[in-house]
Amino acid sequence: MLQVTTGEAGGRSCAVARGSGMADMTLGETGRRFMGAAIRLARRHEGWTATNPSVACLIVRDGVIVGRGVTARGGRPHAEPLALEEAGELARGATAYVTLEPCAHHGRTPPCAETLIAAGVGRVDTATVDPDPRVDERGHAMIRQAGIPVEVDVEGAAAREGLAAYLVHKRTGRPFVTLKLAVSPDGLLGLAGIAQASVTGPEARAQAHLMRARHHAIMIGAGTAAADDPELTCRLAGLEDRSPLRIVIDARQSLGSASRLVASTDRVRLLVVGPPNPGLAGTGVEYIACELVDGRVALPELLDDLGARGIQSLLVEGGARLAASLLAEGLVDRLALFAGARPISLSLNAGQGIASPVRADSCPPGFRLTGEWKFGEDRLRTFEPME
Ligand code: AOF
Ligand code: ZN
Repeated sequence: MLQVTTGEAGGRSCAVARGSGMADMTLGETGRRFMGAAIRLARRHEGWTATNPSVACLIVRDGVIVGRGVTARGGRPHAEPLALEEAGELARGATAYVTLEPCAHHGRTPPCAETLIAAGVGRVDTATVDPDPRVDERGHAMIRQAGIPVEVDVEGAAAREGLAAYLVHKRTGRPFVTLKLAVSPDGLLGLAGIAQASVTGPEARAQAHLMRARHHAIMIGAGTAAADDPELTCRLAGLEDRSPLRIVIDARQSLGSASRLVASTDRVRLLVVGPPNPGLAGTGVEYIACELVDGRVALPELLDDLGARGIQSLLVEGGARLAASLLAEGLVDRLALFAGARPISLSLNAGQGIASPVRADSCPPGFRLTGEWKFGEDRLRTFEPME
């Protein structure tokens, strides 16, 4: 028999578990389940909210979700007013689950803490404190001052994982860097001279496209641009408009005007790291100046510059040299290692193998395994640096 001391609506006991069909769960467990659902909802707009984090808010009354909101494209409106709008009068006395502390500042919209208070919610659970100096516990304090109970750190670790890019960017000024590598069992990233030799199957490739959609920007070196002629867009059905900003490191002005990257600048922005290339005049390519060390782009400074432009998450897709440099310089926050099922050197006899800096079945030194998935015949493992 379930014992509930605090109900969703100012003491209406037991309603939480009855309505949600989660008898035998404690209120704390129920709260964590709703927060888990909010964290999953927030993932939908990851990479789509510009300099804002993708936050989600659920308004729960009597165990039923009556309002849902996730930070809108471009970062506004925030999650809370959207969820409250959906809930309408049902928000009165309900619990708000928010994956990040509600904001306390007057930006382009009024503070979400005030909006929650005005809506008359009976309780607010949040997953983590917002380190933005304009917020930083002020949102929680405002809500508590209005006499509304607040619980912080509900599913905090899971929420911080989802907010990692925002939190890292706030702390370091640099984007969160995910290095994606697809490695064949024979340790190759591809075959020189054979554009886009397939290491993985369609399921893993679809997942890689989803990763693109969830990042603010995607980056490759000019060598990969020349060898693979990739478009670097998200081509999943329904998510075509989620393609991130594309960045090519091209210190030697080698990017060609006929490349797919340049040909698609009318649809998706392309930023070249390097000196402006007269051959690309009028194509819509944008440039960012870079510092050179021994003729190569200084990566820490580049990350600082990208961070200063508000880029919070960066997916690096190649090539081998850029990957090796990022790893050697300790600039990788997450390694996404796709391991293909079939050796590629056997399936094609032309071309020379491009060796991966990381073997498909190994954990790079200084990293720890954080996740493992299977996509068709292929496997994806993620690694993060040890603290
Ligand atoms: C919330 N709910 O959904 C989000 C929040 O420029 P502004 O006014 O939109 O403020 C941006 C800041 O708002 C951002 O740095 C972060 O502190 C917070 N994001 N807050 O209450 C939301 N996305
Ligand atoms: Zn807000």
